[in-house]
Amino acid sequence: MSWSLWWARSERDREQQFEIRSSLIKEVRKLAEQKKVVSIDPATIEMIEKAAAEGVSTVFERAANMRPCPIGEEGSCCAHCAMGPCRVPLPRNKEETLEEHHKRKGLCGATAETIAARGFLRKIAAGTASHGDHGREVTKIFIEAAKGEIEGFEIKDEQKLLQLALELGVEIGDRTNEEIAIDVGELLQQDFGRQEGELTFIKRAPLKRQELWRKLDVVPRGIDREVAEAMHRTHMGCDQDYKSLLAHGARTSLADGWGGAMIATELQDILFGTPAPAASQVNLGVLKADEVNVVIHGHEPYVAEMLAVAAQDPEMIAYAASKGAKGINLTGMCCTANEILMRHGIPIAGNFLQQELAIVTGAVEAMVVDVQCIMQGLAEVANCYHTKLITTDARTKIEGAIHMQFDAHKAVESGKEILRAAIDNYSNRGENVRIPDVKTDLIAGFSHETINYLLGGLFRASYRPLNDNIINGRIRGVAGVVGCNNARVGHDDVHVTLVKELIKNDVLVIETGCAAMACAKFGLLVPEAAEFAGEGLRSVCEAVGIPPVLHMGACIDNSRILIAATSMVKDGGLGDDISDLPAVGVAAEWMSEKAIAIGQYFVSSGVYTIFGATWPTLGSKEVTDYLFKEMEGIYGGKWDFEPDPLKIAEMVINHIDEKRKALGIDKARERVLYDMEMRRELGKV
Ligand code: NFS
Ligand code: SF4
Repeated sequence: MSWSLWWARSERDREQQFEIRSSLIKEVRKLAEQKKVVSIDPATIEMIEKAAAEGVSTVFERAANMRPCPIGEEGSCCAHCAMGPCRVPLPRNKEETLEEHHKRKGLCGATAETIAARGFLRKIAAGTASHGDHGREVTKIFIEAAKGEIEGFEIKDEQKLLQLALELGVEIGDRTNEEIAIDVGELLQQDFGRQEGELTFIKRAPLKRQELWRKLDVVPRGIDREVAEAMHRTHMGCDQDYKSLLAHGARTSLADGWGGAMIATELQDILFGTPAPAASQVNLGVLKADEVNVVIHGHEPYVAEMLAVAAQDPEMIAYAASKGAKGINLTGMCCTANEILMRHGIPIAGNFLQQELAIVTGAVEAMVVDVQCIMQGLAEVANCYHTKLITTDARTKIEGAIHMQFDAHKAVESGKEILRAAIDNYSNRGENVRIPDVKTDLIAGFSHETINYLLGGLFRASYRPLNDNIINGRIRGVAGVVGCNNARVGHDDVHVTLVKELIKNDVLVIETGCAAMACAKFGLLVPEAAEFAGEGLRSVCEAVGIPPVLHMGACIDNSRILIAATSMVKDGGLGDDISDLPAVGVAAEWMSEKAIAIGQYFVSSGVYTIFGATWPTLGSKEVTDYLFKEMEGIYGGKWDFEPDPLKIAEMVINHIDEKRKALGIDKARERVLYDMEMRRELGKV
């Protein structure tokens, strides 16, 4: 059953369609609420049971006890002024016709279309603001570090700095790295507050894409400007044309993917090092019974970077020993985890839905958080154990937590102070400790540069071999499987089922965020996982020595996927725009507004993007049709929604096959044995 049957088509078959719609709602609910498994991860299940036995409330328990509001879920509620909240839900019973539904308006006259589109734009704005604020903070620290105003941070990737300087037209000459970095940082900093013109990295997109954006007038002017304008447009009584609202949604999202997120990734790489393949482990079993366990959770990497440095300091290790601990065990949670995993091989304790459960082990001395995806529930859980919940950023304070403001100007000292607080807490660890004996090996750190190098080799680094393997059919296509966990669906279940199905069908999977951790837990991020892949993909993985599922970083690093896709276009043979590539984006367990911003910048960049779990505009057929169908005619990419992972896999594969056909490489799959000859033929063209 598909989303398109959600609405009644005409008055005549209204009753029948109503049945279909109701049963789809039931199907989604069934998948979500009566999910056979709350989680497929044994460590998670063990800790949910421990929490329940100890009377500790977690997100899993709250999800079982509170249903989502059905009106809000479909995007049919508006609270943008004090005459509301107004509700314009789809018909809930057979007596009400769709026509009557169309007559339902907010007090100001706002239609279901306007209300759904305004809500959607606000989500994009919130996501873009989050990545933008992350990027702004990185840029500030980058400039201050280059000016020598803060200790502990230095330029780690000189080559990337010089490349970026060349790209931006910053003079290199015989200037120092620091002088160059100041100019690079200050130039990119202007993108946040720019009022007119175009964002710097827009020029990185394929030429055809840039022209399309200019023609559509969706090129972002400034990151903050687009977010502010989104808030203005969605204020009561402002933009009330859903197409106009969604066009600004496209522009705002591009200010994320090709703006805030891309700036953050580039400057983090220069400052902390561009990720290269690193071996590590994932899941709650990385916590240690006889060491001081510190879990660093959130998104911006500087606190984590400093803790990584401080944890190796002999003075700190000695201090831990003086308290009876065998060492300091630093582990990560959510995207901060991805950042320090990729750059230092620091193990991951878990993904989004495991944050409370890490504390439930009773073995965590401190959970140190920065910004984003940090559940308020942590404070209450921490209260039930000895764990200190430490907030470090003025933008994320939590009642009941200890606030230790991280001061970048005294970064090393700040890091040590936080660590000392954790070590001091070691002696308070109670008897009630249980660390699940579950952890899995993984390889992470496949940055765009690494893929370039691994597939192309040192002397001819390029995407040519990837393109060739797609053209000859060994690799059917590429799927970016990204995003969160969502307590309304089986934890990790949707990601893992989907990804296994994709690699079995020769789809190379690139992952970021909590999705990457889900698949890592099930052993898909090691080269040996090639055995789960189809014959073609397996042969490529074995030849190059890579896993069939590549960990590309944190969610902010979805911008790396844009760069990788652009490189594939530029290398030739797969069309002249991102929308020509046999590639799809999926966020099957999404929950965060950042995911919507990311999804929209994928779509606006020409990518077919499928979300699972739930969809926030189903209350309006027009808006949803626009996103799911019409957008393709405008941007070359479109949205789709499907909660069932096997059906998502089918949709991904069908789309890839359609793109292959359009490129004229669909026959290549059958002719895989003749690929040398085919290559020669291709060479003649
Ligand atoms: Ni992305 Fe990463 Fe995870 Fe979702 Fe949250 S941690 S930024 S938003 S939940 S993937
Ligand atoms: Fe209701 Fe309109 Fe106010 Fe929204 S803006 S709450 S629809 S009156």
